[in-house]
Order: sequence, then structure tokens, then C-alpha cells
Amino acid sequence: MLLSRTELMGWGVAVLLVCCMGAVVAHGPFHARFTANPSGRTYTSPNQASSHSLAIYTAAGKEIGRYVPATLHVHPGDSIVVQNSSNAPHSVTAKDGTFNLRLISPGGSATLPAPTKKGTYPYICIFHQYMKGTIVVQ
Ligand SMILES: [Cu+2]
Repeated sequence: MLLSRTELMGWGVAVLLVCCMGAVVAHGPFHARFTANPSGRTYTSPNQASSHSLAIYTAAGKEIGRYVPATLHVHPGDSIVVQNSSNAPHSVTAKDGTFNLRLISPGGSATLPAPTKKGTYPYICIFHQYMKGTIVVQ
């Protein structure tokens, strides 16, 4: 059967699309996610870094925000996902300079690697210095 030029182009585009999708499935992030843990171990075993959540909410009756939980306990090298659920930009800035998430937009999030050294790390928001929290690495 003879195909018109338009039909040939249509087939060409279709084949190209299928190839691209194949490449994404075989080599893309989805594939990596399913094969990164072939041993079947869970991500919560004690030797692996775990993830913690730190939220920033608008404080009731106040204009800006507060960290929840105010004191977060983690292990060295864990990751801390900071979700800004308030109405203003904030930072998570260690008083001793160990870490500094400079700016998290309202509705945005950012990941802070926990310090590798055990200790107590008080932090503030550089925009609203009365906002205080503490990360305890133990
Ligand atoms: Cu702030």
C-alpha cells in the first residue's frame, strides 16, 4: 500500500515518540527509583539516612510564621525537608553558621542536609529573627 507524505510523517512522529518514551522508561528517573534498592532493604534501616519534615506555618494571631516542630531530632546526615506553608518567605539559618537555607518561598519547600556532627543547633529566620527553632543531631 502506498502512503501519502502526510501519513509517512505521521508514522515518523509516532515512531519517534514511542522511542523517546522507551528511552525515558529504560533510563529515566522512574527506572532508577525502582532499581536503586535491589537488595529489598527498606530505607528506614538504621544505617541509612532518613528523611524528616519541618514545616513553617503562619502562627495564629501573628503575622508571620513558626517552625513545627520547634525542636527536631535527627541523626547525622539525615535529610530535613522544609515545607513553607506560611504566607511569607523564610530561611532556616543556624546561629553558628553550620547551615543556611537562605530563602524558602511561600508554598515552596527545600531540603536541608542535617549536620554531620552531633550537637544542638539553634536556628532562626533571617527575615524574622524572632522565629526560632532547634535541630538536635544525636
Ligand atoms: Cu521568616
